[in-house]
Amino acid sequence: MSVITDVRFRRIFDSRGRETLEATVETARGFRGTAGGPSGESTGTHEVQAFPKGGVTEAMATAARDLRPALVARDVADQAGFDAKLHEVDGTENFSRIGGNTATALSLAAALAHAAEDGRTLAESLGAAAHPSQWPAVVGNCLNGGRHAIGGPDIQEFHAYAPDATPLEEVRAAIAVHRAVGEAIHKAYPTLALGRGDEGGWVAPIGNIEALEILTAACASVRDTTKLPVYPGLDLAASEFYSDGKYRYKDRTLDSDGQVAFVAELVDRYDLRYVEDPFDQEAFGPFAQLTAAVGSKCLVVGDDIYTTKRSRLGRGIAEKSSNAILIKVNQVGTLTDTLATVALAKANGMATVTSHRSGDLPEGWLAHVAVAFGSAGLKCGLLGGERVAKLNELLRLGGATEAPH
Ligand code: 2PG
Ligand code: MG
Repeated sequence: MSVITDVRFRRIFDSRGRETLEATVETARGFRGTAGGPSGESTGTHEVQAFPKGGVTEAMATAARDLRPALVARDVADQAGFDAKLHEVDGTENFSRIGGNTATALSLAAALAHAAEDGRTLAESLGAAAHPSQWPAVVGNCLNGGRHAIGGPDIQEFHAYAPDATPLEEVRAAIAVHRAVGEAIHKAYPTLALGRGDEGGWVAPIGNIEALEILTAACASVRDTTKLPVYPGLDLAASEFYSDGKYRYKDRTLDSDGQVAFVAELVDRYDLRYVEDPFDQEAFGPFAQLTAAVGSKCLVVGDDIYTTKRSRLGRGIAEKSSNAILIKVNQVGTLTDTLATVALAKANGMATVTSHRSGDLPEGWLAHVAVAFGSAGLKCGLLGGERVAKLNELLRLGGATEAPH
């Protein structure tokens, strides 16, 4: 048994400059794990609550007063027991007392401390094969809209989806698409000052279709020059522009059937291989309609609809709503809860895509988690220190070292 001797909390800032907290778990043999809680902007209704009502200040006070004494002296190897304790001390359905970000930071910090004790990477410690045969596809955000960008398209994320290659090739291909998208916008609007959104994708005052045209052309040109498979993908985050039964874009308003037809047409016309949250978070039926229509050639990914919750995924499986689920640890708050959802997905042949948050931290654990889960994708953005930290960690796991001369 390896005993936890200390648990500490620190107030830090995420990539949007908002306050969050990080936790450090220390063991008797002097090993440490430190992790912070990332935050979403387009959050799902069914996610755990990131912070208690009193924000980071209350989260820090509760953690020091109630969590620290409950966690010190526990066995760091007992991740399930550690995470169960977090639920017990919290005592609510959605971590509204201790805060989901406190739980996430602690759960990861404990897992990292345990891995360090064992002299293993987090990925190995969580059960990843020493030499995985299949790496997650890189799902990299090239153009931002919705709530992640001021003045961009309605659709939240325009991705380069790079599967079926080595981590280095995937990262290279996705970043090449990002660059090509920037060059294409600059060419079309030479006097425009281009910005970047919350996840490091470009932001420009263009519409959804124009953005898709640019992204699709960029993917095709990178495919031509690199011979690597890289395709366009979207996260519509459609709950954000859905109200009173309608999907309200700046240039069109669609009912549910109209939205099914519209997205299916986009998949066909632009050869989309990845479509996340094309419907409202309660729309299990329309999700199933789209999956039936395009699921054989495209990942239909549920994010806000599932919020990484096992029970909601159970409904999605029963209704054949999607062929993939987005996995975010801080939507449920602990590694153990996340693993239960991943196991259910696997048992039912549903792909997992492990994801960052729009307000993230320059930490690399997400890559380890994605590899350990056997995820089909790692969605972590492409540019910005907090995004590159995850990509570079994937490269470290992928063994991308140069031979000595
Ligand atoms: C999403 C995420 C990450 P947020 O919608 O998938 O891209 O955004 O963290 O704001 O929920
Ligand atoms: Mg999403």
